[in-house]
Amino acid sequence: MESSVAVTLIGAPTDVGAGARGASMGPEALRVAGLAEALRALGLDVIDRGNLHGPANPWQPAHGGYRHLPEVAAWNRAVHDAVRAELRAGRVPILLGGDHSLAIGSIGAVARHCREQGRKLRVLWLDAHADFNTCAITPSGNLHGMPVAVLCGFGPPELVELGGSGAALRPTEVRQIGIRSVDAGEKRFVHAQRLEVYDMRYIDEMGMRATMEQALAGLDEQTHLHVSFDVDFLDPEIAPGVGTTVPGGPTYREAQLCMEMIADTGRLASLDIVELNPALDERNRTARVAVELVESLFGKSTLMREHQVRRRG
Ligand code: Z70
Ligand code: MN
Ligand code: MN
Ligand code: MN
Repeated sequence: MESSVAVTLIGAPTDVGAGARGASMGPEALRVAGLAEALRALGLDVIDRGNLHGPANPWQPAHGGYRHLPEVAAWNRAVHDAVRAELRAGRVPILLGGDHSLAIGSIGAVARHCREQGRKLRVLWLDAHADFNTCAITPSGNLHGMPVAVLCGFGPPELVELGGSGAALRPTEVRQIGIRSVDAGEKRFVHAQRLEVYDMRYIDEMGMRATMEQALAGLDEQTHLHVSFDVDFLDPEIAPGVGTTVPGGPTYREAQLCMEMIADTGRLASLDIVELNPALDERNRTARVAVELVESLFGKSTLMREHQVRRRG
């Protein structure tokens, strides 16, 4: 008998990297929305390790271009070690954020694991934002606007070197999907580093199916696929409970197709669910939408494969 997929939920209840308070309540909102139960219903082996601990949010202005850098570093060290332990145990870590700066620790651990195992890495960054700012170009100093840059080696040493020496990622390992809010300096830097971006213009013109075929092209059995799911990826009509709503995001059906096509690859090996802000939500509906999408990401589909109409070439 095939052994079931083993996943581990890791809560990181903090908003130290964000510009609004409230993402610290994200892990509990996802639990209340039934994340563990939904994944168990799909036949997965689910462990919830509860929440990590870290410093409180001091709510201070930026210093030297960064807001709360020591606190962000402390939380990310905890996330890095927890994610690394699950990967070593052969489990799929699911980071429950928390703000998106936590992807520095999460993907830092994933990248290190892949280098050690000689595996390829593909990161899908589902987000309204490129999160590619540096201290020189950030309009806010908020570190949740910088994780992709940090992971590519552009940032303070206490974050860049968190998972070992050198940059965790090469820009060629990343695909950004759903992008529709990029700052002026950030845009130039995204171009300079040749990030592969499937923005909303691309999705509108090509459709979600062609977009995902492109973003997932070239995966093989050696590829570790990491999905970093910023809930503000979704259109605010279906996901109002985020710190920064940006209009014009994927609809419910587009987002479902995106998740289903990722599931079809069979390569998903780690996941972040970040930026859910229950303080701004309506009766936990954004958390429930996130759970429904994550069910699809782990292979729930309407009908069994053999009952679906065969896809046309
Ligand atoms: C802006 C900045 C941001 C949310 C990322 C916004 C960043 N580019 N906001 N995720 N919710 O301040 O860097
Ligand atoms: Mn592994
Ligand atoms: Mn983000
Ligand atoms: Mn975002």
